[in-house]
Amino acid sequence: MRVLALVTGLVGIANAACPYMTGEAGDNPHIERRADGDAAANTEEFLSQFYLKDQDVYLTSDVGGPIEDQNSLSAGERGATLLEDFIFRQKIQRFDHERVPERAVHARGAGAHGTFTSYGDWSNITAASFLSAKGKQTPMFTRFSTVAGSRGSADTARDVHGFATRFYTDEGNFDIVGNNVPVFFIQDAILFPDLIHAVKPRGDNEIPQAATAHDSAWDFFSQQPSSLHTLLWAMAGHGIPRSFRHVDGFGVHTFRLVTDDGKTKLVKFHWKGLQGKASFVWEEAQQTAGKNADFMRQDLFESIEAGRFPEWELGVQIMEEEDQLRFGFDLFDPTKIVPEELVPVTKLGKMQLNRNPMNYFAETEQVMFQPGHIVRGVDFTEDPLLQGRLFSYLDTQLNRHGGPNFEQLPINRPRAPIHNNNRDGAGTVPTTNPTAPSIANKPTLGQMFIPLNPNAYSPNTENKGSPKQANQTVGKGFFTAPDRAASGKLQRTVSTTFEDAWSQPRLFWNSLVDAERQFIVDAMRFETSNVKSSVVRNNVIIQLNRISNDLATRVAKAIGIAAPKPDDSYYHDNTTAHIGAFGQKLTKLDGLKVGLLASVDKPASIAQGAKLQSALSSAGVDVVVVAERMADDVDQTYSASDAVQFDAVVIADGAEGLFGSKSFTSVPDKASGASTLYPAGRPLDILLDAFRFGKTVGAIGKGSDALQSGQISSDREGVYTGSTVGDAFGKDLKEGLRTFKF
Ligand code: HDD
Repeated sequence: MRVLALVTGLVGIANAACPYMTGEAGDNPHIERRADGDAAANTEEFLSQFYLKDQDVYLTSDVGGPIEDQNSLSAGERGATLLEDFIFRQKIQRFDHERVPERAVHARGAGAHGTFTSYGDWSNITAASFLSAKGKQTPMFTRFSTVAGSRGSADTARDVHGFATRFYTDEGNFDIVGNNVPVFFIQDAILFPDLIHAVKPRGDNEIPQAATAHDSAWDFFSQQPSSLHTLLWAMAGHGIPRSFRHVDGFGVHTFRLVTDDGKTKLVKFHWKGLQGKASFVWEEAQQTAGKNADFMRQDLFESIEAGRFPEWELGVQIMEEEDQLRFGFDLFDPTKIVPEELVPVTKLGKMQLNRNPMNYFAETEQVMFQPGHIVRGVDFTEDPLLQGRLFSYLDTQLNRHGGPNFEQLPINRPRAPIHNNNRDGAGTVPTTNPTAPSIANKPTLGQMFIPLNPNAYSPNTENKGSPKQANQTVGKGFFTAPDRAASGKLQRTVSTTFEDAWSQPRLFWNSLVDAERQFIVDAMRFETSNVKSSVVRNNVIIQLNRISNDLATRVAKAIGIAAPKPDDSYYHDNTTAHIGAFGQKLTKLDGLKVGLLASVDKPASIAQGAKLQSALSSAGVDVVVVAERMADDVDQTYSASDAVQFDAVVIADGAEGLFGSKSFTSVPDKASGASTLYPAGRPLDILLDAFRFGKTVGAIGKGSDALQSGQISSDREGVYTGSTVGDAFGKDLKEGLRTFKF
């Protein structure tokens, strides 16, 4: 066996009374800050300066003149259109330029505004001002995404998911540009184009979209063992989460926190969701992609609109500089986790997402996250992946925006004053002058980007030395930790401390419950069955066998490869907690949906909707009443309904006639409830798909006859029956939803 000797078998270190939290911190008088106040209100107030409301106004050209008619200007009624028509040219030209390059990766995503609240004064681990006092609030913007798909791809593609967060702190913007898995495929940023070219569609036909089930992806994975750990996370439940609300987030790299007196700690950032984790099953994710490609952005948007604000706690695993190689691997290797038994997560505060963007393009599309956006109190590490990212994001954003002034866009603009000699360039954005009399009552909003200092250089006397350099006593602050040092011979090599690629994927595999292991096997069988090259398929099995002979054998079986012999030199029995997407119950049911399958011909079955809703309302669960056609208290028709729209399905008492008496493979005839109002067999299909996708299934009264039609035993786990829609039935359903998958 290789390294990792220290990784397991250790007893968890208690995380009770936090040794790191200090008393209340005094504010630093030398730093010019935004005035404090309610952070949520502040972020809305800040952006609302830029809102454009087209209410009760007349149409104008781009330069403000009125437009009287929207036909193009032509010579004669039938005649050619005139070039002189600036209204036509302006409109078409603006349309022609509406798109900017989509993100090279993470093109598909959705975002929301929020607020971070610090749990304490953390000044003894970091000088970061947003962590300086208990209850201190900081506005945020967070964007979730998939990685490989293009902007129009489906939300439910199997993929690592982006989890990018921005804190608009009173000392500038701080971004944690992370993912929903704690590790990454490669260790050196120079391989990023290779990784992305391998997972993106083929060069010749641009197929397949938003999928890794193809030769080049698995060719790369099997040739680049560093990718195996992240690959396993992506093939587990984390790859197809139920929604953006049901993932955790990770900063992935080890970062440094720096105190005002220059002391450093090494940290891993974690976002722990307070909703709990939940995943789709693969067939369900695929069906959802076809039925509703916007499933996740819709879920996030609607939850926030309904006031069900998702929340995550920001935590850090805190380590010492001396710990860099202490655990049997290198803390600067982004393919490794630090098991929480070794270093527990200290919770620093909470993010709540509580406001939807007003305009997708202006906010979600134009937000430009960078790992290089750090604030005083946070510093980088030597992690070569992180180092490379510090170049790539700025570079790609210059390309997306066409120039360096994207930081002046409202969604990117820091809420702290900016003073420097960087200036000019395309698209400089002049906005409100905070000292102008008309907005003197809003001195914290906006920045002045019409620079009035004619002497844009430093050092100067002409502008009385301003903007002045900060130092430890005036303007204060370490960005680069004072004790950081670098030396060594120039070389192009992978560090020997980065060599072990198999121990941690095995640790991950060992730590999962059986259902999630089967989930990975199914995922890999699907993906590798789509790989045409036998060389690639063989290479995949060789690599998987270094993780687990069981995994390799189960995958090999499905793709016609002989079971490999175990290679004990790679194996260990260590385990760790907190890493699976399965096996824990949901902590909140907010925004989950129960479909009540009812019938308009039996009004009593429709009336059960309101009763079921009242049994589930306290848990934030919504009931959707489905019937043959729209009517009072019917939310949607069978023809527009599918199991993938619901987290649980309940058959109403009285609706059983719609389900026929045959198995779902046959088309119900008239006598068995066929209707011309929806595709034949749809009610039964919804029930059977829900059951097949492991969802909670219920039946009220005679509704349970429908279970028999589908040959679903009421004794099965996750199947609940009740004679009425009373509280007991509601309680069962909630318990089923908490378990989420059966
Ligand atoms: Fe990256 C976007 C996360 C490695 C280059 N990355 C991007 C986004 C997320 C991540 C969440 C989308 C941000 C948003 O919502 O706008 N990337 C990661 C993580 C990585 C990582 C967690 C490893 C720990 N990325 C990585 C490397 C490189 C890039 C090694 C290049 C050397 N990433 C980019 C990019 C993107 C990007 C091409 C596309 C759009 C953008 O930056 O602004 O520059």
